Amino acid sequence: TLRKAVIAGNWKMNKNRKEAKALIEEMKPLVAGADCGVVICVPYTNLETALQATEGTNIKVGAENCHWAKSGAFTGEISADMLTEMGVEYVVIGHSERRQYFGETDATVNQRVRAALDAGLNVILCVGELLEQREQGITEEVCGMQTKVALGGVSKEELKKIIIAYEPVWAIGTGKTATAQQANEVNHYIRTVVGGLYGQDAADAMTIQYGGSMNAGNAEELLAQPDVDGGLIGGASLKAADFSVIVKAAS
Ligand code: 3PY
Repeated sequence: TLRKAVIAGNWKMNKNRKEAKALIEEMKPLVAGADCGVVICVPYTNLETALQATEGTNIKVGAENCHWAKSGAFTGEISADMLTEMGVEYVVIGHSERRQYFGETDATVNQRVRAALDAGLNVILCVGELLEQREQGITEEVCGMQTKVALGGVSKEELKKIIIAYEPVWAIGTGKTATAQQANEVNHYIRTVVGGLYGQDAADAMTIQYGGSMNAGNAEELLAQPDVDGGLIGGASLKAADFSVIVKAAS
C-alpha cells in the first residue's frame, strides 16, 4: 500500500466475554507498536469487555452493525448513538453476510452509513460482488454501484471517516481468496469511483481494504499491492498469532 494501512478484525458471531478478554490479552503485546491502524469489530455483547481490555493500547474497538434510527421501536437493533456513548469508535456497515442473510440493501446500507457518521463513528463500508456477477463480468458495475449508493449524502469532509472494504462474496468464509492482482484491480476501480465523486485527492487519501479470507499466509502479498490499504479479517482475527502476523505484514 501507498497509504497507512488499517487491519480490522471482524469477529462475526464468535466469542463470549471470557473468550473475548482472553483473546484480546493475548493479542495486545503482539500488536503493540504496530505501524498500521488496528481495529477489532466484535459482537455487541463484547463491546464493553473489549473497550476495557484495550484501554490505553493501540487497538480500537468497533461494532459489526448499527441501525439508522436514533432510537425507537426497532426490537433487537442498536443505534449508532448507543455505540458512541460507550466509547466505540468504528462500525462495520454492509457486510455481505448482512446483505445475504438479513435483507440489507444498498439503500439501508446508505441509511446506516449516514446514521453512523452523524453519531461520529468511523465506518468500515463493505462492498463486493457475487460469484455469478464476477462470472458475468459485472464486478466493476456492482462494486461501483454499491459504493455510489452507500456514499449518497456523504460530504467530502465526512468521507475521511470512511474506510471501504472490498470483499468479494465468493471469498468470504470459503477459504478462497482473490488473487493479489484481482484484489488490487477492484480496489483501484473503487478508488476511481471515489475520485469521480469527490476528486482525486480524496480518492488518494482513502483507505480501501481487501477482505475475504485474508490470513497469515496470504496477507503479505495482498498488502504489497498499491491499492490494498489493509484488510478486514474474518477467521484469522480469532487467533492472536495469525492476526498479529497480518498486522506485522501491514506495518
Ligand atoms: C472474511 O474474511 O471472511 C470476512 O468476511 C471478513 O469480513
